[in-house]
Amino acid sequence: MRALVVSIWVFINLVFFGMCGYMYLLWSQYWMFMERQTGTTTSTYDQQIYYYNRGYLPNEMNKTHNSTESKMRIKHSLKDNITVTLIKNSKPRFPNLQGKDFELDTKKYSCLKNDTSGECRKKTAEFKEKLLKELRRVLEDEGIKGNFNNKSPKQIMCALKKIKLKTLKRGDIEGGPHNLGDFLPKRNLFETRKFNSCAIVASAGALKDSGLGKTIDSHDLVLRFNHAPTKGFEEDVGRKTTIRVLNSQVVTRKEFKFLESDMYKNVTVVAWDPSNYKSTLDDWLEKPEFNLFPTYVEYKKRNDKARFFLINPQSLWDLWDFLQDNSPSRLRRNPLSSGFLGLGILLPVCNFIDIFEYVPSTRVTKRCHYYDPEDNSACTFGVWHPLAAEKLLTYHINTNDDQRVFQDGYVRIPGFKNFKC
Ligand code: NCC
Repeated sequence: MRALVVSIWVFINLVFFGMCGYMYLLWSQYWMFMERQTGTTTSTYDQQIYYYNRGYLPNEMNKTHNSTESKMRIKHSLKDNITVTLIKNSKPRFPNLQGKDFELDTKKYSCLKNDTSGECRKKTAEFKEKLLKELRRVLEDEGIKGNFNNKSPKQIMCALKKIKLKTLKRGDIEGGPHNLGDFLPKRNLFETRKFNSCAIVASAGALKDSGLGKTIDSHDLVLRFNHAPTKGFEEDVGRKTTIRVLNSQVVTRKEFKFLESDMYKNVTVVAWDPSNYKSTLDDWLEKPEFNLFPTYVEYKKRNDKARFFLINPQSLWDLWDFLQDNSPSRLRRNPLSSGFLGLGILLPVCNFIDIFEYVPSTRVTKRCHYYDPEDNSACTFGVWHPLAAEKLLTYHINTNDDQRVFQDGYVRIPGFKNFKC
């Protein structure tokens, strides 16, 4: 009898604790799912969400910045309406048991003059393995879905070729805020022009001391981002600028002096502002993330010949859908980085595109930008934008050999015209 009671007691306990465990499992999965859904659609530039902090941000910054100048810059970049929200538990509730964080002092992998070609190949291969592992780790924190490496670069390029990154033109908008429609260009960006060699200069810290300026300037077209300067950095990033791709913060926020600065004159300007994933063009015109329309109109009023284009926000999401379809993980619905947009803009018009320090070379450090001493590895590996997915895919479709990519610092992507799909 006693044995029976004990057995029943043990059985009830087992059922009870089993149920609790199961409930916990369901509950944690549910919150992981909700976090992904809500984190993506409601986050804005004003509430930058640093998902892959892994100690990179902001603790890392505080640790690494001693000079008053850089301390002030950090404060400045986080002041006003920019609130950094650290989602410490945004990785899966069950910890990722992978190895150590990526080692960011990677100098030991740089080939030296005295290295034999065998030694250099070995260093390059070791670095490549580490870098790709880190990019994949960042992605895997989102949960694996498949493996895009099953698709050949040609299959990926053919899928990408179907995406048309459109700019807004006259006739797309009737009136609109500040009569925007009347100021839009009559044609799409580069509707009739083609280029042989194009360069995209990612603003990465790894460009510092790269000596890549001449190589960059040797291209027929050079695309740069946001307020990344050339003046004072010519040796490393060149002096030529054909296009600037700007996010809407740079167009609207006073500190960037968009209407006054020479940086945005005599170049083609392509600005983008993210809509919500499912928004219509009208929704976006009514509620842009940053209200860039008055500045757009003012810029065109001052110079009606200026080549200033706005990316159709819906085609930003078409490109995002492409990345999602060709990424091994489920991505948060945050817009692509300007870097990947730059590639989307140039693929239809260039014979080939060299992208500098986008897929990081052995020069990579914690430094975010070549023009700013701020340390923030998240700029390189993933912050808000799906950078890790972008970079893994870009490496996969690149045609340069590993030495060029990881020692010299640039990938080469053939333009659409090279693919008969
Ligand atoms: O930093 P940002 O990016 O201007 O960089 C332009 C593009 O270069 C590539 N990049 C940059 C740094 C790095 N270490 N590695 C890289 O590969 C990326 O492809 C990046 O897109 C942007 O994409 O527009 C972004 O803009 C900044 C910022 O708004 C502007 O620099 C103006 O200050 C964003 N940072 C913040 O808003 C704090 C950044 O998230 C994205």
